[in-house]
Amino acid sequence: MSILSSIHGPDDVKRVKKNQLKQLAREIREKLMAVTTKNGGHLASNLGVVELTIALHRVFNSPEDKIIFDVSHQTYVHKLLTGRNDEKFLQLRLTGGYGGFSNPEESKHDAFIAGHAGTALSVALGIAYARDRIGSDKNHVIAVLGDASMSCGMTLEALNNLAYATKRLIVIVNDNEFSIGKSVGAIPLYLNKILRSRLYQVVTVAVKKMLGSGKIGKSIIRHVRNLKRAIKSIILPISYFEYYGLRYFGPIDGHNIAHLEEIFDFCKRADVPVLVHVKTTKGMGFPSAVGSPEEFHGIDPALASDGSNLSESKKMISSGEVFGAELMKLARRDKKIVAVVAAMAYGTGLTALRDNLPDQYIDVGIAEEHAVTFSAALAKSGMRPVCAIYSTFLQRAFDQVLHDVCSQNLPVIFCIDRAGIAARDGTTHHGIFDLSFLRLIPNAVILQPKDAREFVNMFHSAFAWNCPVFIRYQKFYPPATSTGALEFSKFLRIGQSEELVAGERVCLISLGNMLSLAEEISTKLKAIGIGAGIVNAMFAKPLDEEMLKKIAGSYETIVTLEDNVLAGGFGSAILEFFNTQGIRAKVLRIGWPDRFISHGSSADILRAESGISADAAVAKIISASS
Ligand SMILES: Cc1ncc(C[n+]2csc(CCOP(=O)(O)OP(=O)(O)O)c2C)c(N)n1
Repeated sequence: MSILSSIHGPDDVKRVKKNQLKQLAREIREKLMAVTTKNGGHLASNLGVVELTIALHRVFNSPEDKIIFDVSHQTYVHKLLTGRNDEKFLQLRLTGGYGGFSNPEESKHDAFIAGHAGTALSVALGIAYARDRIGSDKNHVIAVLGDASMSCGMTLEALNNLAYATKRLIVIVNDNEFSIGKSVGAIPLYLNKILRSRLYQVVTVAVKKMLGSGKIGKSIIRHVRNLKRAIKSIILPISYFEYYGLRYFGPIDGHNIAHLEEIFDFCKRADVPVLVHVKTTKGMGFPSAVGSPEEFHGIDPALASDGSNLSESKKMISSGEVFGAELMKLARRDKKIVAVVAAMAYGTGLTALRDNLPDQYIDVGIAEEHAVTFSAALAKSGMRPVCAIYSTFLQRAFDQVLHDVCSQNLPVIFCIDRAGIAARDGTTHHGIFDLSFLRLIPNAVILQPKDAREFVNMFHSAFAWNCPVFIRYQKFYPPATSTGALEFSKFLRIGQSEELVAGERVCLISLGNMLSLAEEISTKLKAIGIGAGIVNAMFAKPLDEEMLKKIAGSYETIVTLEDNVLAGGFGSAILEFFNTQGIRAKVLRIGWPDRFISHGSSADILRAESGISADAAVAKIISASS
């Protein structure tokens, strides 16, 4: 019988014999490979934390002890060890299966929700503070952060607050030297310096020897203490973390369970906040992932939700690739153009630009707030920044967009990838709020292309508009309907729309990717004798007011379609416009409802669950006209 299958919770992890731990780690890795290659997911990060997670559950007592994983994309191992090694794990990220991130609704071992980076330390501090006031002071709070998350603004804010908030907290920095790509900035560099130090190499060898001789125990702790002292005195005159009231221990080999257990056991007895610097290898156990951690950070599923081969999606056009290629073309012509990205070069399609035009590429790390204000200052100083951020992560930088960019009407072009539903990544990653939170900001110009060609025209035109521009788009564009290179072909006027089909009675106004749904609805309406009109809105702000007046005058029912929450979104904008103009029009809005949407196997499944389908729309239209 496999060891993993005998584990139904942390108590079972504690019962595993020491000489069986390697086997357990191997079985976990096999499971991770099997599930992520089928369903997609965060492979490399999880492969890297197998031993670390086993050690955590052997030493600490979850759920009384709270283990908070930053981002929580690396919690697959934690899920397997906390009673979730079952059918639902095989369905990880799919409809009916466990989610890919931590979620208290899923298990009592998930102490808090996560998906965005940099929250773990604030969460851990809050839990520790409450424990110290109203809880059991026996419980431990452990925050597990990646090296890249150490440089998030929120992490730094929490660090600054740490000494005042609690006396007892264990911060584990899982240092694999990678964010999605290579970690950037001064803090990862600082951690890196420690790892690269000669002293660390010497001590690591000594510790390994000791472990080999079976002499584990107090000697290791002594070594760590000596190492700490030596690091402080030789490499870094004063440890950075001690400024914040954190005792530094490390670096520790994150793949040596016995060693990790000893250190964690020691930390349990400390009555001060401690930081344990753990060195792991991203992708451990799978050579391809170790060799290319950026590519294997998050992998795409092999099969579509219906089991068909995903080669179908290969015909789709990657929006990142189109954006990256266009930006490169433009940047080669104009040295003032610079790409600003927050740790997402791969996902946003900027790796080629990073490699070919390094002087026009800035990765600020997982620091969206900084990326936006930094871009504002670049624009104010005469440069042409293009800020590439996923919709869900732009939520972080709302005030920076409002206060620093839009209040000064600065020409920053935001390319907002993964707008719309994110399907398998779930609640924390859906990009369905940006229209609502951007639309209320004066000066913002917001648009969404229906396809790759339209994106190219929008992107090129944006450089001439001289104001803040927000182009949102989903991960893939529909397959090209015409052949030939994607070239800038048409300069766009701010606020224009295009009437694609003239019709009668019902007008479907779609924004961006919702055009395909509009076409489906139109086909179904045609079958019952209604020849609906279709308008591609292009802009969510400003609206094409002339077009809207014309539509209101010539159709009985107007249907708006958006890949955004209905609250405050595109349809609401149209309602507001009619209201201020005193135009009476029957408007039906199709978009995401006022609740958080979970993960699901595909966008279509999630849409259907929320009534965003052609059938539901037709039923709504018919009932509104009767
Ligand atoms: C605010 C925010 N921006 C970007 C991301 C996308 N993201 C997910 S994991 C990750 C890298 C995390 O690196 P690290 O913390 O070092 O963990 P590792 O995966 O290397 O273990 C990034 C940038 C995110 N989750 N949250």
